[in-house]
Amino acid sequence: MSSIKDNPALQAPKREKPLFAPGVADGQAIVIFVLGGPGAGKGTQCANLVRDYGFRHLSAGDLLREEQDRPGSEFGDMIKTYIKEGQIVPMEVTIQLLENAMKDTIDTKGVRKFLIDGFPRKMDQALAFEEKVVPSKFTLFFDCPEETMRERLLNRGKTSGRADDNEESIKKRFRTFVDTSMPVVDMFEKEGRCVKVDARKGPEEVYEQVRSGFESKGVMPEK
Ligand code: UP5
Ligand code: MG
Repeated sequence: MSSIKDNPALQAPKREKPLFAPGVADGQAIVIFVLGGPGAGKGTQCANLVRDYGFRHLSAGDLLREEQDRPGSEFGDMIKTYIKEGQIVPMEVTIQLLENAMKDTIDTKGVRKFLIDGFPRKMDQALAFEEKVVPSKFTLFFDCPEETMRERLLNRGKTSGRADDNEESIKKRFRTFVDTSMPVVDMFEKEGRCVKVDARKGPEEVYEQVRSGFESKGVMPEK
């Protein structure tokens, strides 16, 4: 892991305060974290929120998979191994990818509202991101039993081509979620910064709960 920490491209910049303040003016950004177990429906519901609320959706997993496949990436092999094993890629890589994608969206589209999906899934990531990039507005959490998630993932695995949609990887992803990611959700919940949704129902019913959760936090649709 020292090769990552020593990599100059990934040296955490020394910042007295976060890169952005919360808001939509210059120098500001709004971030809502979207968490939930593997297959809980994070990506599915983010698509609804992009359509109706004007957010930009940044999936940490998608960004890592893109980096993995980018010709010449020095992190490709490492990312591949972590994803297959259901482990969390060292946060320096993921935070840099997220920060780059946020800056790029602001520069090219002028959009400053972000759903950050599948991140932070480890305590160090949560603390570092809020300290260095921007404090989140709240976390949207999809609560779903493992059996339901397992069925959804195996079903998706028939066509997804994802290297981690198989029985063995799914088991490892569940373990990592319980051991490593749930403490992050619990922390946000204790701080009163979590909107929890029952993700067992169909996509439309889940989205209804998402909308009312957003309303409870004062976030309204654009249409
Ligand atoms: N589906 C969705 N909602 C449904 C519903 N309500 N009823 C019935 N079916 C529903 O949905 C999964 C499937 O279920 C789809 O077929 C969908 O149609 C159906 P989806 O919306 O894709 O679920 P999602 O929660 O997004 O599942 P995903 O598999 O993407 O979650 P993961 O958290 O496992 O994956 P992610 O891409 O975020 O991470 C992958 C790996 O990257 C991690 O395991 C880790 O190794 C690595 N990673 C890091 O190292 N660091 C990070 O910060 C992030 C990721
Ligand atoms: Mg996803």
